[in-house]
Amino acid sequence: MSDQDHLTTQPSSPASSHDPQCIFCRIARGDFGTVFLHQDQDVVAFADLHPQAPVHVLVIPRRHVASLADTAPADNALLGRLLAAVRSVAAQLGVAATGYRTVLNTGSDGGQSVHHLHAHLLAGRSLGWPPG
Ligand code: DGP
Repeated sequence: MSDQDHLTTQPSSPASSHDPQCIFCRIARGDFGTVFLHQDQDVVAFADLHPQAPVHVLVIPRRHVASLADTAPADNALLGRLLAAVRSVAAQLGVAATGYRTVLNTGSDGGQSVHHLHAHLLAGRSLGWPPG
């Protein structure tokens, strides 16, 4: 088996992966009693602590994955579930028709500050482009 074969068959982290130093791992575990706008077997969604728009929700995998760049092909289904949860939360919050932005900041140039994969769902105002 080549290195590439390994990547195609193994997810980036085991389903039970949890980093006790990671704030988002702890939120996903319910350590702080965070209100989840969506939760299923794989992902949870909750309000961003520093909202940048009237609607600002974070959708994260329950298991620890540091960033999009750290995912493997075997994580593609998880990435699909992450986006499906964004779609579901947008509909639930009534912004699907008016529109929203989904952002995955990745790495230092991408502006990622929390190193646990997360999608931002931003809505409720007209969002400028290009981003800063
Ligand atoms: P990013 O820059 O893409 O890594 O975004 C991280 C986001 O996470 C940022 O918008 C603020 C938010 N955030 C950081 N710590 C917490 C927290 O403890 N609770 C919540 N709800 N959001 C947090």
